[in-house]
Amino acid sequence: MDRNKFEQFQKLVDNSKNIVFFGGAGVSTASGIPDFRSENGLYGEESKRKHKYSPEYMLSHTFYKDNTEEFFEFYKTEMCALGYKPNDTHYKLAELEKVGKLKAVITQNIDGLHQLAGSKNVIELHGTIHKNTCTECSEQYTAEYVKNSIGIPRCKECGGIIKPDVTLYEEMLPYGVLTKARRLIRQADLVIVAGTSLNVQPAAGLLSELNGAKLVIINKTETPQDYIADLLIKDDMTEVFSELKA
Ligand code: CNA
Repeated sequence: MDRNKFEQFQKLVDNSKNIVFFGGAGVSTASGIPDFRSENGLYGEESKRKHKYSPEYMLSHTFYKDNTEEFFEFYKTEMCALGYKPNDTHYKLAELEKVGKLKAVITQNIDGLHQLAGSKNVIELHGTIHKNTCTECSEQYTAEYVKNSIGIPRCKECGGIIKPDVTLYEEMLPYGVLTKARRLIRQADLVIVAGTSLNVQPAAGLLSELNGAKLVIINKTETPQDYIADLLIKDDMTEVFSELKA
């Protein structure tokens, strides 16, 4: 890890009292959940892919509607990540919130690990695997129920399809989350972006809301918005967050 950059990061955290963290799938890779765009991620080289179609297509509303059984096969094996534990980054963010420095975690993740680590104010831009709703009668189900179902998960009450409250490509983000996320970023004095390729819209556009905040980007690989960062750390975030003092 670049010590000089780490010290700069620690200083920025020490001098801030309204921090907002904005993260993506890279936050959970250290917990064992693959991301999309790392070398071993689901979007890796086409020849190495396990599935017939591209992940973007398999996670689209069209695919859900037209190939429901295959959609659930993919969702249950690749997206519905159960049994994983938070890592140092999740825990340090929860600690920063507890001491009053961090106001919110905005995440593109759907795995619920921030809450498991103790974070309270978590804005889930793309929903969560932990909420599942019957499309006919709105009965609620757990992620375990969906994951353990055979074939298409069906409602015990009415037989309707149970759809995870996860935003698929072509679908709108859950009501209000984007407005909330934009406001948090506008009010922040330090925004930390980590573990996201900043490729998925409208989440990636959130940084246009920066309103005088310092911006730190911690990512192993380049992002299209690196050029606007005040501090760019191209390292493993687990090393950075495990050393950071809250
Ligand atoms: P992405 O496009 O896969 O990007 C992840 C980024 O994180 C890449 O640029 C990596 O280089 C970087 N990265 C991975 N591990 C580390 C690490 N330890 N330290 C530093 N950088 C690292 O993922 P995005 O979140 O940008 O894409 C948005 C999608 C991914 C959302 O719709 C999510 O729902 C979806 N997703 C979520 C999960 C999850 O909930 N854990 C898993 C896989 C995909």
